Amino acid sequence: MVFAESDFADPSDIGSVEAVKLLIAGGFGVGKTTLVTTVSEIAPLRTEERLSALGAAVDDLTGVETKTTTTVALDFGRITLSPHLVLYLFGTPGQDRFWFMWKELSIGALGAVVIADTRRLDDSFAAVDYFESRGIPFIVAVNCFDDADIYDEDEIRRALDLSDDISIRLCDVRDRESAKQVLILLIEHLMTTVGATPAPGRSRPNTAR
Ligand SMILES: Nc1nc2c(ncn2[C@@H]2O[C@H](COP(=O)(O)OP(=O)(O)OP(=O)(O)O)[C@@H](O)[C@H]2O)c(=O)[nH]1
Ligand SMILES: [Mg+2]
Repeated sequence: MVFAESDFADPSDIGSVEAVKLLIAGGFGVGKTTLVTTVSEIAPLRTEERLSALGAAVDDLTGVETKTTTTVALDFGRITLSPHLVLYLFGTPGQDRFWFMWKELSIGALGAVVIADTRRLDDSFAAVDYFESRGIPFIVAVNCFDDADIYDEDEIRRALDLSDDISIRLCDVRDRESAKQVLILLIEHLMTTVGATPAPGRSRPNTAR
């Protein structure tokens, strides 16, 4: 499989590169692994395991019936957004039984994208609560599945009970440009809420455990 190439020079050649850790989170099957895979300029690390008959009782496949695997630990990818800004993306597992991973994955993360599927918005509440309660800045990316009803940002804000300062973007995580715009929105959100992108070596405002 061919992965997206960096739009910029090799970050290892550049002295003043800022590395930022971001989380890609959300409920089961919303498209976290797909987003990391779509934008990553390196072969992404994935920890997919097959969904088994035993899990059928707890894994609600409504809307994602074609899904055959699930993330059991994390996804990892990298994208160079500018010659001075490299994002390290950590996708979380989506199923409740792997929630213990979120605590570890959150350490050192500057911010998060909560991906939501409007057919199953309930599944996004836990992720929104998680970041709100820990003070980790986040935005919401609505992954527009082909058969999902279209809602505008205000409707989604009300449905998820999001405050006005939380940015929302409709996207298709299978499309690199669309997924990249989500990450740019998160960086812009961090620049207004945290103040600026971090200098090298200080990307640890969040040590929540
Ligand atoms: N139609 C459509 N299918 C999508 C889209 N995004 C992802 N899919 C499919 O939906 C399923 C979910 O994708 P994943 O990326 O594995 O979701 P995930 O959030 O990582 O799932 P877990 O790790 O199991 O929680 C896969 O079968 C994808 O091929 C989309 O935008 N539209
Ligand atoms: Mg996944």
